[in-house]
Amino acid sequence: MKTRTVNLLSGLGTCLILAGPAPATFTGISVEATPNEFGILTCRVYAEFSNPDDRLLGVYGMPEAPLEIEVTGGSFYQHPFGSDGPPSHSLIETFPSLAFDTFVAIGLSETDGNDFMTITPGWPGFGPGSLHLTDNGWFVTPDQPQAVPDAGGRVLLGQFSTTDGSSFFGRFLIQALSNGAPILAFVGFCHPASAPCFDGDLNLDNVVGIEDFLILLGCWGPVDDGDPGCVYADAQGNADGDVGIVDFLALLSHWTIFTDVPTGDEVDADLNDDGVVDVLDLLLWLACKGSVSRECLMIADLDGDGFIGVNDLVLLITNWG
Ligand SMILES: [Ca+2]
Ligand SMILES: [Ca+2]
Ligand SMILES: [Ca+2]
Ligand SMILES: [Ca+2]
Repeated sequence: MKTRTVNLLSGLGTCLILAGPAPATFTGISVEATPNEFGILTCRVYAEFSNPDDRLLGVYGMPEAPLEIEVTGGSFYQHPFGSDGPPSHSLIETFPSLAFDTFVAIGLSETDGNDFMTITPGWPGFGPGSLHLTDNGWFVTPDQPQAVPDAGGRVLLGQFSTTDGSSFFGRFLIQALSNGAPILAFVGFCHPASAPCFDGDLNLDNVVGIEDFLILLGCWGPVDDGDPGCVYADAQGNADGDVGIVDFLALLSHWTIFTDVPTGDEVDADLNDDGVVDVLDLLLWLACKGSVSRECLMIADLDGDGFIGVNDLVLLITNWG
């Protein structure tokens, strides 16, 4: 957490030096409830982008920022013919309730056999009422069309369903390309949502970022009780009836978008040294994930932390090509 704050502060300093924030085109996480005749409470979760050339590359958890997706008061609905990925289009035609299965995805709500999503080796699977990941996730490489936003600017990242639970809560890291640059965001969702899911999210887009910061600045000074946004901005810190530096620092501590992903010369993601980062390198990484063999550590430990984990995969796909 400490590292993040430092990164954030240095990032913010850069923004201020440039006299304004860089245009972030990852705009948040949205949830769409999917009505159905089976009485299954189902929500689809999307990453939202304003640039049609952006890409969602992965959703994951790490030890210092675990992925948690939970059902409150019940269990996930898992169709017997489903899996942890998108269900088969042809099976849905025979078993319509399969469309409301619980699964993770990048861009596809069903598949005809052309899903290029990678679920990382060592994947623990869904528990009855929670998915908990500390070194796993689901990814696609940037060359796959399913990573690209749909006409509505959205990329599906999962569908979560229950027949006996009452609500969902999720928190996770996403890796994306936004305006051609890699971004990392710690984000999430809740459903049904009647209030912000997260501290610091003043505009309810499930991201704590520059827009929330601007709202807080717009509220600077004594709080008008009739403005719920400013009351909430004041509640970030000390709720003393005045939006000030304490609330500002509290919002910074919840900041969720980071841009300090190493790329280019800093990282050698070309594991087989053939001059290009492609599927051959991905296959090498998949074969080495979790391994402590000397050979694997030599080629696949991209960040040099002595462990072949999901963070090395993030470096590999953000240096793709
Ligand atoms: Ca499933
Ligand atoms: Ca927000
Ligand atoms: Ca290569
Ligand atoms: Ca590593």
